[in-house]
Amino acid sequence: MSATAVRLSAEVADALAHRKPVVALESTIISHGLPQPRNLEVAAELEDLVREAGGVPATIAVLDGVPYAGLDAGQLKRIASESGLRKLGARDLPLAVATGASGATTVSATSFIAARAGIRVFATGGLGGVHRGWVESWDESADLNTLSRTRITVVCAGVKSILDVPATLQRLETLNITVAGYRTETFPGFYLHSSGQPVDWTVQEAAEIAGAMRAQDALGGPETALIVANPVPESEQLDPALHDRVLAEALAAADRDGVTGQAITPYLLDYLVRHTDGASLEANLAAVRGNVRLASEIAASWAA
Ligand code: PSU
Ligand code: MN
Repeated sequence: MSATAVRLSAEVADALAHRKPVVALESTIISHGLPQPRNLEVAAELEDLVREAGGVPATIAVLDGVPYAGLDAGQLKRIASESGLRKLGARDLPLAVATGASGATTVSATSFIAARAGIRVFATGGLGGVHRGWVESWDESADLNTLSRTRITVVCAGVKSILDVPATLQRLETLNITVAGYRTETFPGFYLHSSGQPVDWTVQEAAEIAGAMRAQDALGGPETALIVANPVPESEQLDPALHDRVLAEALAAADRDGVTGQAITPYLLDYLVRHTDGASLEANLAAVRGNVRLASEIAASWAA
């Protein structure tokens, strides 16, 4: 896919041409990660957060076979409410484009399209990673492989806590994906402030991250990503005891219902929302908002 194969909104095209800060946002979190109708409000709110920080939001999705960076209100509404919308990883893009399909993009597909469009900074909730039970299922999110070969900075609250976090951190190391904790010495736990796992590097300011991005380019070598792991504030995290109890139930229910593959992540996230009275949703949203704010700061520092 050449840069021109991605359709940029006028606002995003202008921002990129004039080196203004741009933040890519993914659409799977909207279509498959959050309940309706709250998901549409959130999609708009996240775009507003980027604008308030002086940046331009570029929500990424594929509509009728066209990869877009920057959606209008009608397109955002389609992502939030169209039934049968697909969940697209990077590997799905050729078929989606060729068949004129519509779908929301995961971290892998969003990173791929953003990098092709020349967008360097991307905010999401939690990355995909190595699933629990990976020894049998071999289920590791394509997010990791894509980030090992894509020059993008992804701001996230770690990887989703439904995953095997130590195994995912090991894979990030093996894949040479750079990981920096933002004002934290431990890797965040998505709904939780901390996963309890240490991070090797801690940065304190957005400008330091922009500095690391410049160093990536100056050093050259494989086009790897930079993950900025930004924890949800302790005051807004999901109660850890509730998290552990409901997650154990969710994993057992997924096993019982035989849920596998692409369906497992949305299934578990939805189970947590329904069985925590929405508390997991609030923690998820707090994490995403924090990530969008930090990504906006990094994009501003990068563009300066
Ligand atoms: N972060 C969230 N909610 C989500 C996701 C991330 O807060 O729904 C999505 C992302 O799009 C991520 C995907 O790429 O879940 C991972 O899915 P899988 O495990 O099937 O690769
Ligand atoms: Mn998977």
